[in-house]
Amino acid sequence: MSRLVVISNRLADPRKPAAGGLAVALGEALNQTGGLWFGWSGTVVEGGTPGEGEMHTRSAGAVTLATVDLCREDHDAYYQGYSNSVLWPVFHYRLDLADFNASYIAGYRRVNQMFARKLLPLLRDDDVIWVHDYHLIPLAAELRAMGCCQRIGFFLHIPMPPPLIMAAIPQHEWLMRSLFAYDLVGLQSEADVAHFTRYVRNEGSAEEVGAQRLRAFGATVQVQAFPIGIDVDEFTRLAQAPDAVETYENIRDEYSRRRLLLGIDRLDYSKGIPHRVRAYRELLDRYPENRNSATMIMIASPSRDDVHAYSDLRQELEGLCGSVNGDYGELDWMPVRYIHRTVARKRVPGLCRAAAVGLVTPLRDGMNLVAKEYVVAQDPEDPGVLVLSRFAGAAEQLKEALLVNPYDTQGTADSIQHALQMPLPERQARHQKLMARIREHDVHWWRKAFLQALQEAGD
Ligand code: GDG
Repeated sequence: MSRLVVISNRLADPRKPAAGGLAVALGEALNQTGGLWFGWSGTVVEGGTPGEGEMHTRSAGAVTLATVDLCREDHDAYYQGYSNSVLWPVFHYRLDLADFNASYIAGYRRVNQMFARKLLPLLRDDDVIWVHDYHLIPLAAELRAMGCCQRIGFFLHIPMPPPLIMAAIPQHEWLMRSLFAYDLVGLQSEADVAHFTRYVRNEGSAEEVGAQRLRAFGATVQVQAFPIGIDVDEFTRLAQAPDAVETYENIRDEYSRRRLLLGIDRLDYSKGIPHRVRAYRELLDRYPENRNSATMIMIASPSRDDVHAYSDLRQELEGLCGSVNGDYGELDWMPVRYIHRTVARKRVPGLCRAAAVGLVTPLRDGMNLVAKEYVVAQDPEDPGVLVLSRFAGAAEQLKEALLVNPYDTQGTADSIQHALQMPLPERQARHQKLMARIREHDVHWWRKAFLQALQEAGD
């Protein structure tokens, strides 16, 4: 069996359960073959030389973890700049938040080149290489230019935007052409595949040369949707463990007179958190029976605090939550509990299970794993209802959720009310179907399907 090499911007120690489903799933695959995991160390070196970074290697079981430091200049241009201030906003359709500072692209290329240079001597002839996410789009092209002939696959965790939005990025053609250095490009949804295909047909005169294979820019690539899943068994075990049970019982006792609505997200503008607060406000306004009876818990874990758009979002959210609590709150009832901290992973399933409604309402999202975690955490005998944005990749699979348009405040409020009033048999029937689909397409299915397609790509 070939050795697996995983490359992602950040690494997690695959042996630690706190790392979450993706790290566990990748760790499992790496352990099977005795693999290598390569990426940024997370360390920023002040005053270092651009394009140079020290490499550190250590073992975690059968897996070698190799990480490279970044100097301040590289970090600011590659990570904060091009990755998180150009690619992240544009790929989430937020041209208004993009910062097309011309100096970022050089740092992005420099770091990808450095990663390729550092990685190359670590590679073996029969390795299979799996590159993850938007930080590393040109990595295969850099590796190929240095003579690398191994099979290389790429998975994009975030959405692929429609061609005209993509075209707002000054280097769009270079980025898309870079993807043709891979043997396989995996995307989250069929909508993403359609956007990719349309772009390369329009801009690269692509031809279809077989099932899911496109030829453009003088190369051929296979493009396919692999909707990422969660580790259902791991999450179920977590849900049954004492910490989750205790969290569930505490919350249930504390809110015994209330129906709970729950949102858990990284504090990110793609997640539609302010829109959700506005919909909740509308719910209290239009359906006054929920006053003094519904409580919305919003966990927004800190994320990328040093990017400007994120501090603006935090302020906006604090203002919105404050005004709902000020306008509707009572001495013994706070309508919104907003927590800007990370909750321990072992408590997440208990929180989900205690909530009658799970609110997952991103404005755009590659997949959204919280939607799947919420469903898996439910009691099948008395499950809560998932209210899910139609703009999350997960909406292509989770059709039995109540699908909403988060920009439509009134419609979202109506759907939340529908969720709160849904009779038990309907909740059970929807939950059962959702559960079956989430179980069938779990993270292990995703990993195996991707790696099998990569093995076969081009055969
Ligand atoms: C990207 C794409 C795609 C959240 N808050 C806390 C916490 N979380 C956990 C959730 C979930 C994970 O973080 C978030 O996953 P998402 O899928 O929702 O979102 P992104 O971080 O934006 O991930 C996304 C994903 O990649 C995978 O391909 O689905 O579309 O944007 O597991 O539970 N965990 C803990 N405390 C928190 O406060 N412990």
